[in-house]
Order: sequence, then C-alpha cells, then structure tokens
Amino acid sequence: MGGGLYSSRKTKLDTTKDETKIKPYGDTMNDGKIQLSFTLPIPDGERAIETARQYVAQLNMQEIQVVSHKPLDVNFTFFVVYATAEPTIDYTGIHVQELEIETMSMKETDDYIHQKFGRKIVVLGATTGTDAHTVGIDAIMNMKGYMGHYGLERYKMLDAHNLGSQVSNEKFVKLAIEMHADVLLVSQTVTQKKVHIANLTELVELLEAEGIRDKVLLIAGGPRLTNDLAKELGYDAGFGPGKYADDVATFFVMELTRRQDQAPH
Ligand code: B12
Repeated sequence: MGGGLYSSRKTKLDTTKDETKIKPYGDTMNDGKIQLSFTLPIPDGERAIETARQYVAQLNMQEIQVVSHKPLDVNFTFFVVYATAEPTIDYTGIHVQELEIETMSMKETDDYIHQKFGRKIVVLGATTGTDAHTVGIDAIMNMKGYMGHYGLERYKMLDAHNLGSQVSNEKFVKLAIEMHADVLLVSQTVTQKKVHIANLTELVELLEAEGIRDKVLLIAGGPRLTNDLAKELGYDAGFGPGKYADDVATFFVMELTRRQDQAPH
C-alpha cells in the first residue's frame, strides 16, 4: 500500500554514538549486558546451575552469572542469567513499515464518520480459530474500554459487534457477508507451532474465495502481531501491545476514506 498512512521508519541519527554498531546497554555504554530467562527440563540444584551456565556459553555469551534459579516443578527449573553479548547491529540499516497516524478521539472519529460517510461503519471483531483469549479483542471493542480508551462499541457512528473467541473462519466470513461488514478485526494470541499464521492465512483465503477480500478492511491484532507481519499475511494492518480502540478506529476511518476517494465515481 503506497498511501500516506504508512511510512518507513525515520531513523533519528544520534551523532554522539556510532549507530552502525549498536550493542545492549546495561551499566556503561556498549557493555553488551543482557538478561536471559528460560526454563530447563531438569531438577533444581548445583548441577542445574552449571547446566544453565554452559548452555548460555553455547550461545556465545561471556561473563555468565546465573543470578536466580527456581524449581517450577520437580523436574523443571526456571533461570535468570546475566551475561555479556559480543555482536553489534547496524541500526541505520533497520527499516520497518510503521503506521503513521495521528490518533483522533472518539468524538473526533464519530464526527469524521458522520461528515465523510453519513452512515454507521459496520465493524465485526473476533478471536478466531481455536484461540480462546478474549481480553485483547475486548480491550479494543468493549463499551467500557481499556486503560482509559473507550472501546469501539461506545462509538456512536460505529455498528460494532464483538463475536467473542473461538469463532471459526467460516462463521466469521459468513457473518461478515450477512452483516455487510466494512471492517473485520481479528485477534490472535496463541502463536505456538505458528498456529496464528495458519489461521490468519486461512481467513484471507476464505475471503478471497467468497470474492469479498477487497470489499473489507482486514485488521489483525495480538501480543505478537506487528504491522509488518500482518501485511505479509495479506492484511491491511496489524496492531500489537500499546495500541487501543482509538488508534484502530483512526486507522480504519482514514483508510476507508482513502479508498472511497479513490473509487471511480
Ligand atoms: C489471561 C490468559 C489466559 C486466559 C484467557 C482468558 C480470556 N478470557 O481471554 C486463559 C486461562 C483461558 C488462557 C488459556 C490459555 N493460554 Co493464556 N494467557 C493469558 C495471559 C495471562 C494474559 C493475556 C491477556 O489477557 N493479555 C491482556 C491483553 C489486553 O493484551 P493483548 O492480548 O496483547 O491485547 C492488546 C494488543 O495486543 C492489542 N490487540 C489484541 N488483539 C487485537 C485485535 C485487534 C483487531 C487489534 C486492532 C488489536 C488487538 O490490543 C490490546 C490492547 O493494547 C497470557 C500471559 C501474559 N501475561 O500475557 C497467557 C498466554 C497468552 N497464554 C498462553 C497459553 C499457551 C495458553 C493456553 C494454550 C494454555 C494451555 N496449555 O491450555 C490456553 C489457550 C487455550 C486456547 N484454546 O486458546 C501463552 C501463549 C504462548 C504463545 N505464544 O502461544 C501465554 C503468553 C502464557 C505463557 N507465557 O505461556 N490464557
């Protein structure tokens, strides 16, 4: 998408340090200090501590300190390790597609929809597939909102429906057609065995098969979702932690406007 809502990240160069060779910072610049936490399937004890130390050594870390070890169960131990990493990264070579939007308030969005569309925008949201996590989609949609941001159900100019969790892609597409949805919101939390990738991809394929992919704005969200990943999977945008209903609403009204303005009259 080449529209004005996206831009490559503008890298602000800090001339006081070499941004081509960035390293983790702990106490002094470029000390490479990293904290790792992980679980090994072994009982706690001196042998476990040494195993954790040697494992981290295999990751090419230096100055390894196992600072915490706690049994999770008889045969599982959780470790926290401090260590020093050697590699550096060229920050100036990193580019991402970042959503660049100036978030509007709920009232501004409602007024904008009223003026630009003269009708309510229909929004359907769900956690799809086998995923049972509802808190993310509720944070975006519930009337009462989340962290001081009212959810989409509270917007006067949105006809917003939260279908809950474990909604099959088939049912989601069927309802999208029946309800003439303008915007589809999909939440995915579980990423084990890349189940979210398969599920998100299946939804795109079903929408394409029904011939409605280009008639809806398709937005994914979740704790491990980025805009880049969502777009790679054929979505119009992706939102992760720290994003709220007002960010999403601003994005979709702006994008719907852009599409409306581009449509042949
Ligand atoms: C609460 C919880 C549960 C509850 C869920 C209750 C419910 N009604 O949702 C219960 C106990 C049922 C549960 C079950 C499971 N859980 Co759980 N759960 C959590 C927990 C503790 C919190 C998740 C949460 O609510 N976050 C708060 C919300 C607000 O954050 P969020 O989802 O990121 O949402 C924000 C953004 O991402 C974004 N967003 C989210 N969705 C969307 C959608 C759109 C469209 C947009 C625009 C934005 C957006 O907006 C939100 C606000 O900023 C996490 C661990 C953790 N601390 O994160 C584990 C966690 C997510 N669960 C996990 C697992 C593995 C499971 C189980 C598979 C466990 C099991 N073996 O049975 C089952 C899942 C079963 C299933 N079929 O899905 C793992 C996931 C690992 C992975 N990467 O796959 C986690 C990370 C725990 C862990 N460390 O292992 N879980």
